[in-house]
Amino acid sequence: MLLDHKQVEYTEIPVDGDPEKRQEMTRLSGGHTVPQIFIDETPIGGCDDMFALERQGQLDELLNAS
Ligand SMILES: N[C@@H](CCC(=O)N[C@@H](CS)C(=O)NCC(=O)O)C(=O)O
Repeated sequence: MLLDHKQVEYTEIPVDGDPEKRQEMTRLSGGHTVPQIFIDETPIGGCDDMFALERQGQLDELLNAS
């Protein structure tokens, strides 16, 4: 909802029921929970982490740099 509100385009890659994709997600992000969010190819963590960046005023900067 936050990304929709910001009118940011994003792609959701489902990993449920797909062990290979899930393993790749963990390898690339270091995280085990879903979602794992990437801005371009940089992992920023999960939903809580993204909202923390928003509260700290850093999310727009990261999105605008992408
Ligand atoms: N702090 C994480 C929590 C994410 C979380 O708990 N995700 C659940 C699903 S909603 C999860 O990954 N459960 C384990 C699993 O699906 O294998 C975040 O904000 O993204």
